[in-house]
Formats: sequence, C-alpha cells, structure tokens
Amino acid sequence: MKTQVAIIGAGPAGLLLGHLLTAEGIDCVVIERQTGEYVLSRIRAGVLERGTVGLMERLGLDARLKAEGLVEHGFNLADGERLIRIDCQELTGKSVMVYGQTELTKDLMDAAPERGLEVIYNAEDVALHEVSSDAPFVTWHEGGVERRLEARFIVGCDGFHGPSRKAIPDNKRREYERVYPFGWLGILADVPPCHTELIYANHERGFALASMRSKTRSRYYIDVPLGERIEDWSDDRLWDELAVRLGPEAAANITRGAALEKSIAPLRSYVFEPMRHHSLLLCGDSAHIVPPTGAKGLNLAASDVHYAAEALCGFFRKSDADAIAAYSERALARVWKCERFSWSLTKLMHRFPDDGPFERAMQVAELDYIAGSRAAQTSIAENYVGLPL
Ligand code: FAS
Ligand code: PHB
Repeated sequence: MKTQVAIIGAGPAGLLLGHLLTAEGIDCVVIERQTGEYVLSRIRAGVLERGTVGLMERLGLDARLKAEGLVEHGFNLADGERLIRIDCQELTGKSVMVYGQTELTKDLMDAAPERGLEVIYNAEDVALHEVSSDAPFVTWHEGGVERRLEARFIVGCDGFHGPSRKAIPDNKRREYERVYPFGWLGILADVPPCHTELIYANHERGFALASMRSKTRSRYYIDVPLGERIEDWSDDRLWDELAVRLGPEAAANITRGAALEKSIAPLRSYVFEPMRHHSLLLCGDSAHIVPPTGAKGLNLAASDVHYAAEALCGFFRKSDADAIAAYSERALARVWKCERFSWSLTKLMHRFPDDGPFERAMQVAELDYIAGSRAAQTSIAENYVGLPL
C-alpha cells in the first residue's frame, strides 16, 4: 500500500488528523492496534477548549457535540471553606464545553467511512521503518499476514506507550518528566451532577473533582496514594470520601449511584523533544503527558494536530518544507505553556506528602489571592479556556 501520510493510532489525535488531511485532499491511512469498540471503552477526558470545538466545527462534525455537550461558562476552586468561582466567560469572553472524549472519538470514528478516511483496526506488531529517510514505511500483521504501508510522512498518534516516540534515535531526544506521588481514582455514574459547574477541591483529606458528562451522568475523582488498589474502594467508600472533600454545600447535592466505570490513573508531567524527526512527526500523548488537573490532555492533542495538518498541507500543497521544519517548535511552544498551567494547578489543589506547614500556607495564601484578584482569576481563566492556537 502507498499513501502520503501514515498515521499510527486511532485515538482523538489520529482520527482528528486523518479527518483534517482528508478534508484537504491529502491521502492518509490510520493504523490502530485495538478494535474500535476497545478504543471507545476507555473513559478519559471530558472538557473541550474552544480551539478543539473549533476543529470539529471546521470538519462539520460538531452537530452531536453542540446538541449533547454542556457549555460551561465557569468553574470553581474549593478550599474547604468557600467556592472560588472562575467566571471564564466574563473574564475572557470564552467558555469550555463538557463533552466526553469517548463521544468525540465516536463522532470521528463514525464519520470516517463516509468521508473516505481509511482506518485499519486490529493491527498487530506495528513497526516504523526508515523514519530518517524521505521514504519511511510502516509494517504490521493482520490475521497473520504482514502488511506494509509506504508514505512520505509518518505521524505518531499512538499515545504514551506506542512505538513512534521510540523510533527517534537516542542522540536526538530530550525528555522532561515529573511523576506525582498520587493518582486519580475516578468514578463514572448515571446520576445528576452535584453542581452545574466543575468543582476542584483542595481539602485536608486530599483533592477531589466534581465533573460531569451530561445532566444525568457524572464523573468524580479523588486523589489516592500511588499503589492504591481499586478493590479497596467500594462505591460507598468513594461517595463518602467525595462528600467530605467537596464540602457541605456540594455534599448536600450529591446523588449516589452504582459505578459504570471506576479506575485509577497515575499523574505525570512529561515532555519529549523534538516532536519531529525527519519524516516522523509526533502528536498528542505520544510526545507529552499533562496531569489532568488542567483538563489539557485531549486539547493539547488537538492543538498538535492543528499544527501538524497545517505543516503537512503546506508541504503537499506548496512544497513548503519550512512548514514541516517549524512544526516541532510551534507545537512545543504551546505544549510547555499547558504543562506549566497543569503543573501549577496540580500543585495548588493537591496535598503533597512532603508538604510541610509552609507549603500548605502557600496554598492557602494563593487561593486567598485568587479569590480576591481579578488579574489572578483572568490568568487562570485564559489558560483553562485554551491559549490561542
Ligand atoms: P490516545 O492514548 O488517546 O490514543 C492513542 C491510540 O494509539 C490508542 O487508540 C492506542 O490503542 C493506539 N496505539 C497504541 N499503541 C499502538 C500501536 N503499537 N500500534 C497502533 N496503535 C497503537 N485528559 C483530561 O483532560 N482529563 C481526564 O480526565 C483524563 N483522563 C485520562 C485518563 C487516562 C487513564 C489517560 C491515559 C489519559 C487521560 N487524559 C485525560 C488524557 C487523555 O485525554 C489524552 O490526552 C488523550 O487521550 C490523548 O489522545 P491521543 O494522543 O490520541 O492518545
Ligand atoms: C473529566 O470530566 O473527566 C475531567 C474534567 C476536568 C479535569 C479532568 C477531568 O480537569
């Protein structure tokens, strides 16, 4: 097989890029290791920046998002005593959209056949070849048969554990990482949310987040020490802990229900540079991870894809090799700003085991400053709604 762009991974990054290139008449094929059902079974992000919604609008794939998504004009920081509301709409003129990553991925997957975007599922042993040449190719096994796809570029959208990043030679790579001493235990349940907006809480017992997927489906998180076992957390124990950490006002509005999904996700900040090596570009979690506190994971994947699509269109349309050469720097500039925001919100809203009274006093003072400062609230709001692309 031959194509212009081989995309590895059919998560939000791979499918968004596939659609953007196909819409521009650039030939591409997406190669995914899992089944489509499996990809959709993963419960991940839930908050979409304006820029991510804008990409779906550009593709004409925003109908369900607009019909079922919830527009959130603001969100709240709780410090045990009060709710500090960050009025994003008033402070920045922009809002975010609550719409599950699962739903967004489903919209992209469902639209692929009719749009002529080829997605190959169940691809085993995917391997990248000749990425340092102008004629790279990908091989994989399908039903025991070896397949080969030749392309001008390969784009690694295969997440943190995929093969693409590993194809970049050791002497070309730089890595930055911070692993946090806690994970997020999340529960998804068909119960109405306890508040119309998200609440991030910093309680003496730890962090909590009240989020939602719709007016009848809620998503909650608490932080738990690394190594915590999901079996130790019955639904009731989790609801009890949420009621304490989210504070009396929210607790009074919590409707309990059986978990549809319950899982623990580790927290890390990670950046890989460069995001391009000759004919291999990286997008999304294959190049960077953010702690979910800033709701940036999915949205950063979307902004990478935006830059990658522009670069690839420039190359194939106008033979503009500079556009490709500029991709890594352009994408990383936004990645680092989002890493900073996600790290700073994680530091503000979580209790770190090594924190002493001074660190705690700093959290209290910062939350107090935010509560009383329009400038501080505006800074948080403009990062939360999404920095310009
Ligand atoms: P993805 O990981 O979504 O997709 C990569 C795709 O590549 C997958 O379909 C995978 O099967 C495929 N792949 C992997 N190896 C392959 C191979 N060898 N061959 C072919 N295909 C291969 N963000 C938030 O904002 N809020 C959250 O609450 C949140 N929760 C998260 C929970 C977890 C457990 C994780 C891991 C992430 C979470 N995130 C969250 C971040 C998340 O939203 C990611 O940023 C987002 O999924 C990134 O999208 P992709 O880059 O497309 O990677
Ligand atoms: C979610 O709804 O899953 C969610 C929302 C906001 C975050 C992280 C996760 O910061």
